[in-house]
Amino acid sequence: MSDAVITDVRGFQIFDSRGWPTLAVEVELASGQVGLAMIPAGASTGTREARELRDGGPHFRGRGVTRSIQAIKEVIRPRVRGLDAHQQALLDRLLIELDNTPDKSHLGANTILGVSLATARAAAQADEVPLYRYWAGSKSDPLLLPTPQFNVINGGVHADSAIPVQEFLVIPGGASSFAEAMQMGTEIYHALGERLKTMGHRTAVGDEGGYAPRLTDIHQIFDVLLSSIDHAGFTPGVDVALGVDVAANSLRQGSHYRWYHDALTADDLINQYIDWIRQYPLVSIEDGLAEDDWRGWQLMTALIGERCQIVGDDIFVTQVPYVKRGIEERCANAVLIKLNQVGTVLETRQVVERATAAQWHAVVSHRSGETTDDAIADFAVAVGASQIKSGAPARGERLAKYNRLLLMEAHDATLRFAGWSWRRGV
Ligand code: 2PG
Ligand code: MG
Repeated sequence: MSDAVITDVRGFQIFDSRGWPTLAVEVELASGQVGLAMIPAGASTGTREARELRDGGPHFRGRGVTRSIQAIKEVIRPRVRGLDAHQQALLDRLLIELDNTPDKSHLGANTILGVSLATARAAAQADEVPLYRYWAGSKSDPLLLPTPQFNVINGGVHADSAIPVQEFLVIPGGASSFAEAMQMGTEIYHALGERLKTMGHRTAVGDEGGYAPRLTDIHQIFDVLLSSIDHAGFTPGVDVALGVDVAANSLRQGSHYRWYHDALTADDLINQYIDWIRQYPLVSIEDGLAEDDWRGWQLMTALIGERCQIVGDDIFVTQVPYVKRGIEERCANAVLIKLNQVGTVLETRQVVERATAAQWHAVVSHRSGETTDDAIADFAVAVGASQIKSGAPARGERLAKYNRLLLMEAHDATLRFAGWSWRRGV
């Protein structure tokens, strides 16, 4: 028996950064090596995302994962034992087949992803290579470290700050290394905290580590971001640009969008984004419109897609059919990548391939409920994503990914930080 043959698969209930149960999976090989995966969970989810399996019932508000653990033991373990851990595509197809639903609701995307990811980790260990090397395989192009998108102000459903925009992102695309990007991100984060304090605002943070001040005026938020960048010694629009994740699904009310006390149309929102782009070095807008507003996305891309990265998260939910439609109908120019929106490593890679073949940018992302699992850092490097979004440069579960990238850069001289050349006015 080869050393990389899977001999055991087991699930455990652990807890995520919000204190809700989540799943950990271990895949053991004949060699005795064990691959571990810990699964994150979103709060502002797209309706077409693959489904998690949760227990229901009185405990943990129904969010326990013992059904996943049982499914691993009874359905998955007997079928995957004996497979070689390197056979990722075969394994993922088998998991999809065992689930046999379009949204992975039978076994759960959390269950399936746990097994899929833990297997990849085990295989990398068997090869004695870092996970990103294993995933990159024989790729001949040099591997690149992604530019981070730091979420420094949290709003929407991630904080009780009354800010309608879910995330204000600082993007140090002008850095010359990942370490320098981290330095810029942390210095700006601390400068921002000090400024908020001086202005008399609270410096409590939201789910992703960004501040959650009770600042309701969007212009004031952009202004405090710019002055913090300046205060930290960097030039907005040159060293550092800004991004937002509007998460507009959560603003949707019937055919309109609720914006403070107003009901706006897609056209109104787009006009507002045009204003922001004119006034601020805003280079990336994620989920500027809701997941079902394909016409609006098309218009938004036509009007600002030349000047701004238009990122689809809830609209594409990391699934090929939606990304394909988005490419054909020119509804965006970038895709957010979350492994648990689709549930397997294989399918996630297919989405990145499809997007990059169309010259779209890929932004690999954490979820708002996270663990210290850092596999997305390896994934971003292996698939050549230009950016990674893992929250603020604060809080352990967010830093786990950024720190992983720092260590990769320190240990592997062949990795290059390309920076992000998306400049204002391009
Ligand atoms: C998002 C994510 C991550 P959630 O909307 O991009 O920031 O949030 O995990 O809650 O979907
Ligand atoms: Mg989003």
